[in-house]
Parts: sequence; C-alpha cells; structure tokens
Amino acid sequence: MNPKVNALIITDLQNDFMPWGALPVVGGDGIIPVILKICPLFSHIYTTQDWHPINHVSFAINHGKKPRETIQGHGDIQILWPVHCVQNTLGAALVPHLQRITIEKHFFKGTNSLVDSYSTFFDNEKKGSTGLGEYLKKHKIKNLFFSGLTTDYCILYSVLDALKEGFTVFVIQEACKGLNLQPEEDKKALVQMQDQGAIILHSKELSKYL
Ligand code: VGL
Ligand code: ZN
Repeated sequence: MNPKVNALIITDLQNDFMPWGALPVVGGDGIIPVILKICPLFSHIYTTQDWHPINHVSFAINHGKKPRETIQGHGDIQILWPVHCVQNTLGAALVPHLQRITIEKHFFKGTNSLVDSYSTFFDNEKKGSTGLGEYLKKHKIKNLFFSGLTTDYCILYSVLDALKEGFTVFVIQEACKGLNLQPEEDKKALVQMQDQGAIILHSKELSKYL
C-alpha cells in the first residue's frame, strides 16, 4: 500500500478515560504502550478528544440524575455520564505519553452542549461534523486504522460512520479498550464492526496491510 493513504486514528486517549480519571475505563492505560509502539508505522496520525462544555447534555448532574441513568434524547436514549472531558481541563487533555508523538491534527467532538457525540465524524443526531471526514478526503487518505477508547462507544460509532463514508477501516484490537457498562459489550462491538465491513486485526499483523 502507499503509506500516504494510511492514517492512524487515536480516539479519546484522554486523562478522564484513564483508570484515575472521571469516567474510568478499566485497563485503559494498558493500550498506551501498544499505541506508542505502532505510531512509527504511520505517516499520518490524528487524535480525537471528547471535548464538552460544562453544561453538556450528557452530564447526569445537569439533569439532577446519577451517572448510568438515562433520559430521552431527541432521537436515541441518552446515557448520562459523570462530568468528564470538560474543555481545557487536565481531564480532557490527551495522556502525557502522546507528547512524544507527532500528531498531524487534533479533532474535537461533543462540543455542542445540546447533543452528545460518540463518533469522531458526526454528533449523535448527525447534524454537526467534527471536520475529520472532510479533512481525510481532502488529504486523499483512504485507509483508517483505529486505536484508543472506547471500543463500545467512540470506536464503534466512528467505525460505522467511517465505513458509510467509504473509507477502508481497520481496528487494531489490542490497541483499543472497551467501557463494558454491560459485560462483553466490547466483543459485541467488534463483531458489529466486522459485520459492517471493518477488518479487525492484531498489531502484529499490521505489516501485512501497510
Ligand atoms: C464516550 C462516554 C462518554 C466515547 C464519550 O466517546 O467513547 N464515552 N463520552
Ligand atoms: Zn463524553
């Protein structure tokens, strides 16, 4: 493959999703060494960040409710979360390990207080775009390799959108970690992504595709 058409996407590798953060992913820090190891294989690396205003619709406290409770959103049910990834806070910052990586561009999602955004392309109502899809197309990127957090939310919804947008999509399995609010949700997400056409692979297999 022409390396110019490949990109590594690191989703939501932010302090608040680490085991010590506001919305912890168990073992979320375990994927950092995997991601650092594969970065040199890519000439384009993009990060995404969950980047919420303090009055964000997904924060339980803004509805007088507890995290994991739900409200009816405009379309889907909205799961309520603890306050996390508030714009310009340390919790919303990328994990410090990424400072040694050259990141071509950072993308931000969930910036509209009225609508949540799991996908790194569009918000959950498909109204707002983060600009990622447009940027990738403009730069003739064709193959997207996903890593980061969380397998069952951000990565799942991003991968489904990426496939619909016509990209060839790879998910580097052990470079991703799920939230697993329900048991095995990460495994189900991987099956769903594969059913829709994503290629699920181990980082050891990357050389076959790059
Ligand atoms: C996410 C929970 C809350 C995600 C964002 O993008 O995976 N999950 N906010
Ligand atoms: Zn969020």
